[in-house]
Amino acid sequence: MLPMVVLSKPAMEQLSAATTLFTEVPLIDLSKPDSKNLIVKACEEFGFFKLINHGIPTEFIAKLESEAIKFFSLPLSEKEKAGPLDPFGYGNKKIGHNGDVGWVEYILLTTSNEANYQKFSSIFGEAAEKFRCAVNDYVSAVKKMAYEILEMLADGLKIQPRNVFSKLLMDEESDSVFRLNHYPPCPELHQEMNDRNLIGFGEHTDPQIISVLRSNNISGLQISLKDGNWISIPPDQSSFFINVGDSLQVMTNGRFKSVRHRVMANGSKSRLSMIYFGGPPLSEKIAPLPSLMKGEDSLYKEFTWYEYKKSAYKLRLADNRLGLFEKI
Ligand code: GA4
Repeated sequence: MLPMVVLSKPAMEQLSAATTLFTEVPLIDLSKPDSKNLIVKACEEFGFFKLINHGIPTEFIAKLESEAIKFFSLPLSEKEKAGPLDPFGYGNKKIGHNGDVGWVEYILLTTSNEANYQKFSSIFGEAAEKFRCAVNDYVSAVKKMAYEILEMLADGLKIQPRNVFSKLLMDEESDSVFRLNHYPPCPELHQEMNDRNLIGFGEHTDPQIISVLRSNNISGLQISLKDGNWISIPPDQSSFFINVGDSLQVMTNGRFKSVRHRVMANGSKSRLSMIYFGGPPLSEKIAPLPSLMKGEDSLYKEFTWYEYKKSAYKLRLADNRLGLFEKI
């Protein structure tokens, strides 16, 4: 367990409460023939959906979960040997470089196998071979699923080639990231009978194209609806949750919305999540696809993924990063 630390005031303040409401988040069954149209609708209305019948082998998920639990159960001094973030490795409470904190510890990795290999042996030692294999098996499977979803999106949008989005993730230079988040139970919250909210991971949108999240059965994830209301997403360890990222919002000229989301800490249980963030190569120009413009003007100034990332890292987590690139 993490040592007790007092988080800064804002993290502990009362947040606008989330409801479980009657809003159903879109559920996509990948085995159904009409899912491509439903995915498009979900990306337009929510920028978020739940995925079932995804075909990711359960043993890949189980193996990674057990390796991650083993790692996060190590004494802090051991885990810290896998840090500090540079930009990959182990991180604890601090998120980004500009003062954001959360009740979370995590591992950030690049998804390039070669780089992971080197990182793993340098930070986790040879004994971590099983952990490295578990990450690679899981990430390879999830990447393929992300390609498929992006190709279904291109089909659903009736644009060609169908790999117009997926090729950016498939590119050898794709700047994709993998993250394991552990939200330990927060004893203070437990004592207070949960009448206060504690931020595990503050509200934000993901900068990349698409994010694929899987968590254990512990709640915490909330998304913001278009009207600004927050809803809690019931956890489901056998499903995946997909987020539209800022770059996909731009490539669709705002037709798809990158979803604002956050994670609340829990008073008594550990939440574990694993997220693949599919991003383009650093040199890639991020701009609306001409085939989706239909005579409209671009809502965004032209920028490369490198420029966007650089500016993202100068801002706070909750900032509206795309705002800087919107045409007035
Ligand atoms: C949010 C999505 C991914 O987790 C991440 C995060 C990154 C980080 O944790 O280092 C960022 C955050 C994320 C967006 C703005 C910047 C960068 C922290 C932060 C304050 C790995 C990513 O790519 O962007």
